[in-house]
Amino acid sequence: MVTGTMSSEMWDAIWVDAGLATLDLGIAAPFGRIEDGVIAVKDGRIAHVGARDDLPRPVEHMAAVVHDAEGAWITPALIDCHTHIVHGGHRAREFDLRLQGASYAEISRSGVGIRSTVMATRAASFEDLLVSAARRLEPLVSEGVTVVEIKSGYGLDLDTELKMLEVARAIGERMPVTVVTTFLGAHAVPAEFDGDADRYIDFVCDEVLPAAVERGLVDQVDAFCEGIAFSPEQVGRVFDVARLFNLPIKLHAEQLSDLGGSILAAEAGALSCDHLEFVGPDGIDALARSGTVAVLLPGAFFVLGKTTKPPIAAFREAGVRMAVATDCNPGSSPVTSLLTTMNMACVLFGLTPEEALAGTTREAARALGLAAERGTLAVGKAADFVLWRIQDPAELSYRIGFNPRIEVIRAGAPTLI
Ligand code: DI6
Ligand code: FE
Repeated sequence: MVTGTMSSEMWDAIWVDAGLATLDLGIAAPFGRIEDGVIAVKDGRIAHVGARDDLPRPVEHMAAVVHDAEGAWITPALIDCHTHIVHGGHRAREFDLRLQGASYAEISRSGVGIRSTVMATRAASFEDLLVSAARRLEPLVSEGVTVVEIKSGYGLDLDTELKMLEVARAIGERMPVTVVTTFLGAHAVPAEFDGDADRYIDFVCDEVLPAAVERGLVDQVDAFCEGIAFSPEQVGRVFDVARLFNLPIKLHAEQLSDLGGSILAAEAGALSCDHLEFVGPDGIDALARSGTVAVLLPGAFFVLGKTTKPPIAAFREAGVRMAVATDCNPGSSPVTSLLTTMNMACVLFGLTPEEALAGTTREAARALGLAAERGTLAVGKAADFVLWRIQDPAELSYRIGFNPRIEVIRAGAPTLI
């Protein structure tokens, strides 16, 4: 039961005259909507969600502060569950090369691609990385993102992997977002290990990942399973270490080809498998069985000019849950708008606007292991939500380049943006 009340004491604040898109699966209406809704908070958590007519007493007697939402729609705050937002430099030259016909894989094999960002990230100071990442994060925060996942993976040496994760943690302290850090040491083979991916995986497993965990810098572990990166066998070795440390796992899988990474990840109980354009029927079954979230990254599909789409209809049929994220990174997805990404998920992949919004709220929370805490408007969850000047929640996926956010509430209080 989502609509309901936590206790009869006074709430800290209540919002009235709002449409609520709760995204709660317990409410059958599209978007889990409640038309003339009220939402109350206490101690940073949602204390009540329901229809105004169902309140037993006048609102003034129920909450210390009454906010008039003036007909706004309220949704859970957005969650960007897959980013590489901390990195040095840019790859505009590579963009130009791709426009002239070079493929992402060719550029990667010629030793540029991710490796050029590795050089720039190694050369950047902690402060440079922090400032540049904060600039990219600002537009996301302004669109109502209050949780962002940030990966390492452009250091590929001990010091720089640690530096990236420390920057990610610092962002969580200095900006109005909750940061989930992901160790992505197995992102690419760095130049100093050229031709010896196995030895690099040894280094990641024996030295880098344990050191990062010991410093409390790792919330989750990811890897890139692909012909231009690591084999399922190599990824499996990284997952074994993650398991030793009791860390949740996720995987970049089947972006450019089908190596069966999704099956490996699903069988290892991964929270999410990300990209999945080339996933086959066995991978889809494995994801459905394990409840692993398929994280769709239409920004990368769009920027790389790809034509093979993730099998959305088959995901739906099998009951695979779908999240949507920016994949904000300098190579394949220099995207800093989650609303635009939702539009791409609809137009390019065929999601419904409801699936796109669920993908950046409820399912994104699940992809980060935060479903009990976040992602829907439900009593007991963190009071992170957004007021939007829209007439229907589908509008969030429909417009491009337009930000209808009125206000972002984080832990029950308005944020300054
Ligand atoms: N897939 C991605 O989307 C990013 N990494 C990956 O494994 C892109 C990395 C880059 O090109 O810089
Ligand atoms: Fe990625």
